[in-house]
Amino acid sequence: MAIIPVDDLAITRRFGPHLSKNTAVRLSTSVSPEKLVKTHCCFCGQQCGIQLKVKDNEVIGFEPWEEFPFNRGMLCPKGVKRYLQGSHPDRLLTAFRRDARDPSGFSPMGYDEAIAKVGAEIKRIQAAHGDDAIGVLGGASLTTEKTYLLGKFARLALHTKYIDYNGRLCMVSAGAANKKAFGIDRTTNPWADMIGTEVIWVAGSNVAECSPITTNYIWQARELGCKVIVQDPRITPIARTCDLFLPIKPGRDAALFAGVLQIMIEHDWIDRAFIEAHTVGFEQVAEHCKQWTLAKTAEVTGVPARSIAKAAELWGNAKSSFFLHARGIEHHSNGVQNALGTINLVLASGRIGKPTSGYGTIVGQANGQGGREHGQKCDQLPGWRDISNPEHRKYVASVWGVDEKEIPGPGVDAYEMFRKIDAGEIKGLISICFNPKISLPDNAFITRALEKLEFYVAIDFFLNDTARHADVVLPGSLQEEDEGTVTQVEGRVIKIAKAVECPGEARPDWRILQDLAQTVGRPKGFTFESPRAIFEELRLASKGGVADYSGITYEKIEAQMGVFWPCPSHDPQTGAPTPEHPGTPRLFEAGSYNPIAKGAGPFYFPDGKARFNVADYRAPIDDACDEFPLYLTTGRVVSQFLSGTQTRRIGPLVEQYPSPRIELHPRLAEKLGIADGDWTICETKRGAMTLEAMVVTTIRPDTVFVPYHWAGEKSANRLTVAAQDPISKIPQYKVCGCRVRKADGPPAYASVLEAQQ
Ligand SMILES: Nc1nc2c(c(=O)[nH]1)N[C@H]1C(S)=C(S)[C@@H](COP(=O)(O)OP(=O)(O)OC[C@H]3O[C@@H](n4cnc5c(=O)[nH]c(N)nc54)[C@H](O)[C@@H]3O)O[C@H]1N2
Ligand SMILES: Nc1nc2c(c(=O)[nH]1)N[C@H]1C(S)=C(S)[C@@H](COP(=O)(O)OP(=O)(O)OC[C@H]3O[C@@H](n4cnc5c(=O)[nH]c(N)nc54)[C@H](O)[C@@H]3O)O[C@H]1N2
Ligand code: SF4
Ligand SMILES: [Mo]
Repeated sequence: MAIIPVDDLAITRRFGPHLSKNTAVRLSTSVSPEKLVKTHCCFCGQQCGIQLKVKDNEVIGFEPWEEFPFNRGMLCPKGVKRYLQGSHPDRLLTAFRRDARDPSGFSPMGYDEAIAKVGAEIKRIQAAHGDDAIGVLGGASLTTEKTYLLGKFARLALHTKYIDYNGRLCMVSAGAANKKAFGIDRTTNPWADMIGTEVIWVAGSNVAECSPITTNYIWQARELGCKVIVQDPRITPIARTCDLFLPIKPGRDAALFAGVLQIMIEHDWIDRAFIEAHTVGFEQVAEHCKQWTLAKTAEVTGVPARSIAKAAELWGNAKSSFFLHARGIEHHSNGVQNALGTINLVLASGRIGKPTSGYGTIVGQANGQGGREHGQKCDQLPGWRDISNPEHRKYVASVWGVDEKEIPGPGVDAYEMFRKIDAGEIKGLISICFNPKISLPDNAFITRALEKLEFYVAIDFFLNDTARHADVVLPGSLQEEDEGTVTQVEGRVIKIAKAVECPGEARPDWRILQDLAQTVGRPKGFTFESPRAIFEELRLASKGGVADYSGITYEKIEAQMGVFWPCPSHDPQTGAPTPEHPGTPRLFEAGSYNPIAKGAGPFYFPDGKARFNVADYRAPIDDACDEFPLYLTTGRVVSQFLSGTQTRRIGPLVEQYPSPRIELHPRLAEKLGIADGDWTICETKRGAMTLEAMVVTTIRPDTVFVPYHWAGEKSANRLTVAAQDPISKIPQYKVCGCRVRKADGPPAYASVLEAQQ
């Protein structure tokens, strides 16, 4: 099989308009399918229901799944085109080894030989340098079964403490804030609860492009009179229809939230009875907010004073409300504080866990929720247990049938793992479902670190840009080639159905992990026969934890079209079995399952009370300065997904937005002598890249925006800063200082682009 050349510049081979004749016929709408499989989209955390059309062990198209309650048949452009990836010519059908003699840099090898080679290298490295010399990187596009197995595999089969996952780049600021404030990390309400609410505040989320189906809920609420507030440096599509736009300067969100809360306190637009009965810590927060006068807040945030006052008035006086945020406020070295600032506004209003009032951080990846609950995080055991807590360790060890001492302690975050690779502490790496070479900040450093590894094995269905540094690549499974569960944005556990078998020598990911456990001589605990069997053990391992899945079964998921966790199998007080427990769509309601408070109150702390936290504003690291006077912020476009490994291979999606562009305001463009379409250089302390200018009135004049879905010369992470939040360790993707000028000529990749037109 041909491998795409080691060429970061080219858009990878497209599929769609450039189909071979045979493939085009196969995938044409006139071919009738053998079966329709009800499942979910493989891309974002909305997890829309979809039906895949299958013929001859191939996904040949899709039909809407009208009954699935979340999206009712609606899909965004990525969901509509996802079926084109399965038959892509780049699909890995065998294992590969690095081979300098082959022009592609790789040559195929037998699956068994590849597994044996990986096993031998792991054993060699661990014998020479200790168990922790091997690191494991996972991903939140994997099913929950796989993430559970991966955590167990790292701890028991490899005995390494070094495991972390790509959700570290995504959900961890929100997760840390939720845990600090509520004791549980999940959106509080089903999205249908938005319909009928009075105010929705969206902070740092490009809802229409990144969580398209959520737009529909917001618009339904608007039809009924809901006021929408949007806080973003860009007038995103959702902002174009909002009632109040807060054009925040990147990295200043905590200041804005403190300023708004100060006005609410001054006007007594807060729910004192709720604060008194259900929270602790309000006084310290109120004291802290005093410094955030309206004038100071406006000056620091760049938001006009009258808009800040209006936001406080709308939010302060509403009877029902939703607060939604995403990576715009979380991708910061102050990300946890920003998220805590939103929670303070919610708690002060007393509007949470009610039929039309809630709070939610919008989940990013397909299993961004389930993938952060069951043990692939560096400090975590299944059921959201803490790997440093002796009782939690003991319980999980009992489920795994091992001595508690066999479970290693906490490791470090994904970026820190690369620093350890660079320092020579970690010498071998296993990655599955992660593409750090594109997705981590300051990626020149990541590339250097990858080259230092003694041995690297990647498990993927495409040869992603990081995997090009691998010694061995193992052919894993596409989402539709395996069954399992994922947990979508609302906290609803849903079922991914298997539509086709893995082609060629590719294997379901969980089988590969078990084959590796076998080959390193530790097969005990890795002899599952199916994802269902893994799920049964996960249910037990999560039992009694905050993320309790023990009452969820595949049958219940199918019968109810999803089960909201927590869903216990036993009553925490009486111990009586609760097989009929329907799950918990709305958190914090009276009488709902709560194994921590046990009736003391709605929140997940022993006293049942939520915590206010002082949410301190700190200026971004590597902020705009004299030399780099503009704010660079990065993010997404609707037609591409994450590192683009999947969506840059789908022709119609590539055509919608072929290459990254830099958004800049006309006033800035004029000052710099740049016209729409000009080649433009954007430069930071890390490096420079050349991009086509996109002059738009929808961005702050002091800010530029670049989407990050491309590799090599087109990777925005050449520019970003590797600063991290001290608590969550999320990278500060959303702001750094930069300068922009007109380029003398087109970049090298322009000729490739032209050739492909
Ligand atoms: N089309 C598409 N959809 C996706 C994805 C994708 O790659 N493509 N990825 C999925 C994943 S994993 C994720 S995490 C989500 C991400 O979903 P979002 O967080 O909605 O997307 P982003 O583009 O990362 O950033 C959101 C917004 O933050 C704004 N922003 C930048 N800096 C700041 C700031 O300092 N403060 C505030 N308030 N706003 C700021 C940006 O202008 C942008 O509009 O999308 C998911 N859905
Ligand atoms: N500058 C900048 N950088 C960012 C962001 C930003 O806003 N700005 N956003 C960050 C965010 S929020 C995120 S979530 C990360 C994403 O970071 P990445 O880890 O780069 O995400 P993906 O592109 O999904 O890469 C995952 C790989 O997993 C593979 N894969 C997908 N599903 C499966 C599966 O089921 N099995 C196996 N074996 N492989 C699978 C894909 O082919 C792909 O190669 O990027 C982060 N990077
Ligand atoms: S990418 Fe997200 S919004 Fe689009 S169809 Fe898939 S799950 Fe739905
Ligand atoms: Mo994400």
